[in-house]
Amino acid sequence: MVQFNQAQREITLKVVYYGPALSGKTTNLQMIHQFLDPQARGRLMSLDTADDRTLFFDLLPVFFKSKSGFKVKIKLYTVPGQIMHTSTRRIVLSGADGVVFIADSQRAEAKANNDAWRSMMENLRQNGIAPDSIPIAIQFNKRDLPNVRTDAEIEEIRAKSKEPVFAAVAIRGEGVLETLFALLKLAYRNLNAKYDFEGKFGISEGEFLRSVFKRVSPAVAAQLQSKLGSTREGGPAESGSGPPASSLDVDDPLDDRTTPDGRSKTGGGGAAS
Ligand SMILES: Nc1nc2c(ncn2[C@@H]2O[C@H](COP(=O)(O)OP(=O)(O)O)[C@@H](O)[C@H]2O)c(=O)[nH]1
Ligand SMILES: [Mg+2]
Repeated sequence: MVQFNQAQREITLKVVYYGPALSGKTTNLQMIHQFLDPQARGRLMSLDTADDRTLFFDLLPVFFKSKSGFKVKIKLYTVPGQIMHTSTRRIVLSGADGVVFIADSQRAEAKANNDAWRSMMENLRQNGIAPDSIPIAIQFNKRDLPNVRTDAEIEEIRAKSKEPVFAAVAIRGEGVLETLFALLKLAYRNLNAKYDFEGKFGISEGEFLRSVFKRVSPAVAAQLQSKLGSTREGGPAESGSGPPASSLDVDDPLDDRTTPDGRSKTGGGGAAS
């Protein structure tokens, strides 16, 4: 559930990365953490067992300040994948404003994907969230491995799915931001329809998305821009042939704190406090 704190002018959104064990949920968050400018992110908190499996959840806060002076925090969570943690998954999922479902592309994992998807639907319902009322983006990860579903099969799933579907190699960072971007776009639209984000808080879809994505490193931003193409209000980038890093640098309330390459001048607090 999105939280509004009018007194502190703060808005907090919750996004949950769900999926079977070892599909790459933690890796997605690690990559997002790496890609983002330190000024736009908090510490990635993970609580793992010795075998590197998520015990409760990972948490990565992402934040920015809107032109209208609101502090927007997006909290990215993962769930633990193993069967025994089902009640933990339900608790982490509660109050989510959007879900990224990380599927494992390996053929051998098809059943694990389906089981996780069904458990997610069930957990949403048990949390009082109608599954078709919450934005969901799907990522087929581990495209680099042998014995995975073919691109044609992914395409077929994409054609049938009402959720956006992305292919990814999370360990190389490929497809990670595209997936997050699609989810945030859906989440914004959903929340705007419910709470009139734009009218009440003066945050447009374009500002919302750009505020996050202009904070990725210039090289990554350039790649993203060429993949996502141009979108006027919806994209992380404006159209055109200008230099990628600077074309992402529009309308930023924190611009006076950054140099054109997105690096921090002052290195301190700001929207991060
Ligand atoms: N080959 C390959 N391995 C990956 C990929 N993404 C994650 N992994 C590996 O899969 C394992 C499980 O990843 P993790 O992010 O911990 O999965 P989680 O249980 O969903 O959080 C780790 O060893 C990762 O390095 C990928 O795209 N390709
Ligand atoms: Mg994990």
